[in-house]
Amino acid sequence: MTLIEWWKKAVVYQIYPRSFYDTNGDGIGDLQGIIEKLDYLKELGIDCIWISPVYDSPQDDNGYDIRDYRKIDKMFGTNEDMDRLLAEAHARGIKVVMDLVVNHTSDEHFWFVESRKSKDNPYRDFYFWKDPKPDGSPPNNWGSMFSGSAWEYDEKTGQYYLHYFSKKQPDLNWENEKVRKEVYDLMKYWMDKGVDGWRMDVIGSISKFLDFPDYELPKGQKYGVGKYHANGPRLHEFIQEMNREVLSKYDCMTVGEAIGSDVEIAKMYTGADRHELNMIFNFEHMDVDTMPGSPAGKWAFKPFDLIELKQILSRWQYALSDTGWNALYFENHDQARVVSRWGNDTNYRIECAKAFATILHGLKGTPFIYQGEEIGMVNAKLKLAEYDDIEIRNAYRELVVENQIMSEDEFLTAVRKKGRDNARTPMQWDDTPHAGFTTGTPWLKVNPRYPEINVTKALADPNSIFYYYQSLIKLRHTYDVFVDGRYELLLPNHPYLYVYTRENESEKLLVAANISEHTVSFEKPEGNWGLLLGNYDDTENSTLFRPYEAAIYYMEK
Ligand code: TEU
Ligand code: CA
Repeated sequence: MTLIEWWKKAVVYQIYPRSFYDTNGDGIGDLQGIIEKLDYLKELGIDCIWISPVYDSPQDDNGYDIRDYRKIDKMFGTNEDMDRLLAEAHARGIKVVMDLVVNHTSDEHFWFVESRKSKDNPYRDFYFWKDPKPDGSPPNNWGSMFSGSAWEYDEKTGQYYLHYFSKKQPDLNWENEKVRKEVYDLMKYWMDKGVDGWRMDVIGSISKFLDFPDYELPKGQKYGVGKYHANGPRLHEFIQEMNREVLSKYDCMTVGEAIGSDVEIAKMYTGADRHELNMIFNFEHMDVDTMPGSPAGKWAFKPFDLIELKQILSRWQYALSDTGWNALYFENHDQARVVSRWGNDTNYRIECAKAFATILHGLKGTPFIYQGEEIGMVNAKLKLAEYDDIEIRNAYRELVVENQIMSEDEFLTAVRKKGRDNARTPMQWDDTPHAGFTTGTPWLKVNPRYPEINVTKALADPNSIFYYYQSLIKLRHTYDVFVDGRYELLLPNHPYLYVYTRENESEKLLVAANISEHTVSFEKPEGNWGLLLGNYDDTENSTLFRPYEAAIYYMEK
């Protein structure tokens, strides 16, 4: 038996702190709030939490714009609170992964404050500065992920600086050795305190194409976001250096957010012999409902297609079956709620949430649960003015106001389907005002469906989504085949059923889910299957799968 690393057996729970639990009534979740809910997470059974950024920040992009990497933002608490959170989590056997946001800093970070002062400032080269084109326009036609140009002109020195995200998030220059050294030092600072690993924000973008080539754009389009925004020439060299300098010295878990990665790139990041990262978040399956090539970007959606989802997930399962490792997710703080986005959040909400969970947690890889997913939280149908997210606000300005690419109604429909704030409304703890999230006024409106969907209700109902997740996690901890079993897709062309097997030397799993409102016939393949888990009471011998019915069967070989 080879030793299996802990993160291969783990289930991770993502916390978006500002929306998790508020303990001082200011309407914003805090570290003390996480501490108070650790027993809840222990009950769920997860092994590890990943907390989105809690460092000192002007909060232009909810903390993904960091002013001081070594300081906890006072809105979340103090550094001592973080020490306590680590101790309390560890005392319960829960590991803690932090967010590493080092593709960019805040424009209020000391390095950038210095950098913009003069062309010969010692920190000038911590960022990318370029002269305007002769007509004064930006150095090239790269766009920001949050609309407009990726370049911002700075009067003081007459040059532009690069920002892939908001103009308050200037990109760091990883070519500069001093930048890399600073990053490694701040990583060590937190790991020496006991942090168990990192989720690495847009890590795929840290190496830039230094010739800054223009995109070829369709007529009328000013800026492009695409292949030049990720996978630069020195990416893997930088990550290997980080591994050598820092990661290899700790027993830690790493997951990189890797936009623009396909399975071949994933093997480079995660192949054990490459000494880079444990796993990456890829976006291929999340783009299954995006119309490619539209000027409206992610807001141009197409209907969900299960066959396509199966193809994509299977491609990743097969490609990383002998080398590398998958990170499994349907939701996070950037994605809408899966039941609303791809399923049914009204009459089959509970069955549907369990069906998607079955598919994800049966796969090979490390599953991630995003806060609220375990109680089947749904998209927030807010009014346009109630959305807070910078991505939504900027896209509205660009697509609706300035360029009339979408009407206001079309945009609102798209936001209610795919906007990031759908996942960021406060966690629904109970049916008291503001869902028990805060005694004050929440920073973002609570989803109006909280009286029906909340933790207290879930904990009181043995058939709740919560206990279904608890069972899925228990199964993964009990049967090795969930961790190491080889994946095989059955019925690839079935439009409603997602069926696959997992198999190791001694055990076999059959995972089946009906992702539709139709009742469809389903014959198990030959074998002495026993039911491990199902989302209807009487799934055992059924040859019909009812709407969103899902089950996991097991046999010893
Ligand atoms: O996200 C990276 C990213 O590219 C996102 O903009 C993503 O494409 C978008 O959210 C999809 O709608 C990371 C963080 O997860 C995100 O919250 C940050 O805003 C972003 O980096 C900048 O740090
Ligand atoms: Ca608070």
